[in-house]
Amino acid sequence: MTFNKVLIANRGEIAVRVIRACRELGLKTVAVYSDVDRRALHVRYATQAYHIGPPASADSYLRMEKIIAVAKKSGAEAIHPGYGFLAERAVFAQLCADEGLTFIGPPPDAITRMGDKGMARKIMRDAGVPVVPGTPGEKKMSDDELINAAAGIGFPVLIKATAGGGGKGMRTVRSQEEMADALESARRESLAAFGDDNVYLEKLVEGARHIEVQIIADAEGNVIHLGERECSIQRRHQKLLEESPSPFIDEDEEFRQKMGAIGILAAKAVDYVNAGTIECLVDKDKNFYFLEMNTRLQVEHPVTEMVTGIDIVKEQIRIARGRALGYTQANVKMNGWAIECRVNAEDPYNNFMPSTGYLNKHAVPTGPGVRVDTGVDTGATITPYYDPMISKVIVWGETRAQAILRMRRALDEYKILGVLTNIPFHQALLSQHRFMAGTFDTKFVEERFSMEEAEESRDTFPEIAAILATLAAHRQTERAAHIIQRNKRDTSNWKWVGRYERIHR
Ligand code: MV4
Repeated sequence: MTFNKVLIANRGEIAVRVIRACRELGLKTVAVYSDVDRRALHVRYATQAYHIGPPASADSYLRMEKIIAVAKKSGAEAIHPGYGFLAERAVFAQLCADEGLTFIGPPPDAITRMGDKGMARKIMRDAGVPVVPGTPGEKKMSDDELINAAAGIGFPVLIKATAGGGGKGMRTVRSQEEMADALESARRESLAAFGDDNVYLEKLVEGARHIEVQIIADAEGNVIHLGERECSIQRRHQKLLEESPSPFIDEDEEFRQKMGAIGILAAKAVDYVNAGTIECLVDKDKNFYFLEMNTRLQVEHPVTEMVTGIDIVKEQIRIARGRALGYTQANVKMNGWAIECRVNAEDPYNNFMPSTGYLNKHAVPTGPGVRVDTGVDTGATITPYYDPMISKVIVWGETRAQAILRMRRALDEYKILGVLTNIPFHQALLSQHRFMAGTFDTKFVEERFSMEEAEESRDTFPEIAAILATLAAHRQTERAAHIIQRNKRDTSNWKWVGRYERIHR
């Protein structure tokens, strides 16, 4: 089980992140790279690096046999898949095992069972994990059966692809008449994307938040949770900003432990080992439902690391080496607040169009409470071959208000020349009243946010934010959200100034 050299079957910031954990643990690392990544940061940080093919993922980072061959040739004894690419391919995890390589991730069987969303739904329901009312999911149902079932569930319903996940192959249906067409198009899309047209139904939960629970499990059956992450700020199923804790849960420790216990139950139901995430939908009455489990390290894992102080990648390695968890549930304490902004090469003023090109300058923010995870430096080229994420800016603050102020400061320091980025989006978002108040759901960015409107209020915001943070700091126990939430319909900044002045007269 033990190993001294790890191959990282990935690229970009996550490959760098994993290499850093390996280096701190004294492990040697092997990078793999495509033609366009020849001079990338992950290649330079690794002990060794091997070329694996042309830029297209299908010809490089997705080539299982090639990667296994490199592992053997280089003497790597373990493979970390990062996220994306091969991370959730059960056949790859199995192939590693067959070849005597340690896969730093969950067992193939857990990946398979959680990968089929219908099967996962059944396993969760049987284990007592709350799922949204709907059809069983594990059995194939004809269109007629589904149309009948929809009437029983009650509209609106959501058609979901069994092979789907992450929103692919989903259709909202608001009446009986729309069912047949929606079923046809959902099946067609799923067949094209996954080679499988099986679908199931769920009642549509509206106005909900997307909150996920981080869990880690060792091979001895110990499972703990590391609290939640709020992931409602997303656009077209791409998360843009994540935070921990969730402003919706915040000081409700009882609810946090309830969600955590359900996360642990879900993990145990599939004999999960390693790090994983249980995605939930939480409605305004704090009813929560299992959506799916991500059987991998996630992009947003750093916010959990910042508030718990636990290095999740090191824990993954420790677990893969067959050792018991380094922590018990009682050791896990959430301290302060962390926010992550995903910095993408895309134009927020033009429908988030991808922007590619040469990075003339990449000057990342530093200073107290700021962490930047990136896979590129000045002189790199942003290509259209991979996802457009340039970096993740993660900040920590004692309170949510301080984390927001720190993120604004960090983003102000950040200089990226050569490509357009979504930093203006984040800046605008961070000065929106609704965001400040923490009262947003998954529809917020797509339906209630505009760059123009947000930028208008930005001019007056910094002073107000500073006042709020000062107030929060003075009172120690106060969270900015509480202050802002005092009068929900009051959107005037000047009233807050007035209140501040009255207090200090
Ligand atoms: C839902 C839902 C509402 N009701 N299921 C989207 C991705 C996939 N993980 C499941 N998703 C949803 N499932 C029911 N029964 C709303 C979503 C959803 C969503 C979930 C998480 C984050 C962002 C989202 C954006 C739109 C819809």
